[in-house]
Amino acid sequence: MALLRVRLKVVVTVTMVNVFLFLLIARHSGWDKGFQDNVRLATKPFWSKMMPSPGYWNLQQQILDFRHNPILANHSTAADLPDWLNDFLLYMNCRYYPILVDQPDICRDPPFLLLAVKSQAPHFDRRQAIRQSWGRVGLVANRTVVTIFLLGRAMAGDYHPDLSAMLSYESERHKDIIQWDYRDSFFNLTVKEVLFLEWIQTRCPSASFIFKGDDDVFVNTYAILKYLAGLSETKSDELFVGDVITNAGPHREKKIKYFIPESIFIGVYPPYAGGGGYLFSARVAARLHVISPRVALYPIDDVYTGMCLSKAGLVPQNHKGFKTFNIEEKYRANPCTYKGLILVHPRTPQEMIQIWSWLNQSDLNCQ
Ligand SMILES: *[C@@H]1O[C@H](CO)[C@@H](O)[C@H](O)[C@H]1NC(C)=O
Ligand SMILES: *[C@@H]1O[C@H](CO)[C@@H](O)[C@H](O)[C@H]1NC(C)=O
Ligand SMILES: *[C@@H]1O[C@H](CO)[C@@H](O)[C@H](O)[C@H]1NC(C)=O
Ligand SMILES: CC(=O)N[C@H]1CO[C@H](CO)[C@@H](O)[C@@H]1O
Repeated sequence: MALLRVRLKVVVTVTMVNVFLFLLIARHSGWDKGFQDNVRLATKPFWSKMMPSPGYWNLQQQILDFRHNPILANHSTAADLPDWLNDFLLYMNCRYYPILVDQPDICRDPPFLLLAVKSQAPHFDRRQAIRQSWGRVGLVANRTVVTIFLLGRAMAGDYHPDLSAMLSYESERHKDIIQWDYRDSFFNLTVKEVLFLEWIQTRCPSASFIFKGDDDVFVNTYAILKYLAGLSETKSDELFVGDVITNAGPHREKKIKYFIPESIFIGVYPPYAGGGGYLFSARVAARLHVISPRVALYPIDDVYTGMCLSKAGLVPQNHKGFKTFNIEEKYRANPCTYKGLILVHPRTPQEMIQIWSWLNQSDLNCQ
C-alpha cells in the first residue's frame, strides 16, 4: 500500500512539473498570442526530396550513397531473414555465369518447337524418361522438335555427391545438356531463366516456339503442336500461355518455405504462369531477353518472368490444358484424360513413359 502511494505521488508531481514547464515555454515563445508573427520562414528549403541528379558523376555518387546508407543497408540484411534470402540478396546483382557445357549446333536446323527442361544434375532418370517420351526429338506430327536440359551445378558444399563423370558421359551420349557454373538451387532458378533467355538469343533464335518446364511434368507434345497449328499469326507472335495465376503475393508467414517479408517485397505479383511449364513464341523470348536486365532479380523464377512480361507490356494467357496443380485423382489412370491436356504436374519417370504409350494407342476410343 505504502509503495502504491509513493508511486502515485511521483506520477502526480511529474505531471504537474510537465504542465508548469509547458505553460512557461508556451508563454515565452508566444504560442498563446498567434505564433505566426514570430516564425521566420527559411529562404532555402532545409530538406529536399532526393531526386536523381542530372550530373553523371553526381548520379553515380547518389547510387553509392544509397547503397552504403547504413540504415537502408541494414534493413535488407536484417538478422531475421532466412539464410537463403540473405544469400539471394548477396548475389542478386549477378546475372551472368560462365557456361560449362553447351550445344552450340543444336539449333543449326531451327526447330519448330524447342523443349527446354529445367533439371538438376542428379535427375538422370527424369531426363531419360523425357527423352523416351514427351521430349522425343526429331519429327513429331510433321514438326521438328529439339529438347534440351538446363542445369546449374550441384555443389559439393551442399553435400551433393560428385556426379560429374556420369554427367559428362550423359552429355556426350545425348548432346542435349546445357550447364552453367552457378549453384543450382530453388532460389537460383531465376538465374537459370536469365541465362536461358540469353542462350536462346545466341544459340537458338530461330526456333518458332519454346516450351520451358520442369523435369517432373508430363507434357502432351502432340497437343502442343495441334494447339500451335490452330493459332492465327498475330496470336502466335505474341504467344505466352500457361497456368496463369493472378492477384497472388508473397507468403508472409515465417514458417512457409517461400516466406518473403515486407522489407524485401511490397505489393501484388503481376499475372504469371506457373513454373511447371509454359509455352511462348520466339518473339516473346526476344522481348523478354531485352527487358530482363531492367527488372531486378526476384527469387521466384515464374514470378520473375511475370514481372518481365508485365514490364514488356505483355499479358500471359491462361490455358485450361496446363494442369500444374494436377488433376482429380479419379481421372489420373484414364488414358483419355491425357489426350486433351497439354501438361500435368507432377509425374514420375515411369508415369511419363506409361502416359506417353497411352497417347500413341491407336485403339484408344475416347469421346
Ligand atoms: C549496420 O550493419 C553494420 C554491419 O553489420 C554495423 O557495423 C552497423 O553498426 C549497422 N548500423 C546500424 C545503424 O544498425
Ligand atoms: C510436313 O511439313 C512440311 C514442311 O513443313 C510440308 O511441306 C508437308 O506438306 C507436311 N506433310 C504433311 C503430311 O503434312
Ligand atoms: C546462387 O548462385 C550463386 C553462384 O553460384 C551462389 O553463390 C549463391 O549461393 C546461390 N544462391 C542461392 C540462393 O542459392
Ligand atoms: C498418334 C500418335 O501419337 N502417333 C505416333 C505413334 O508413334 C509413332 C512412332 O512410333 C509416331 O510416328 C506416331 O506419330
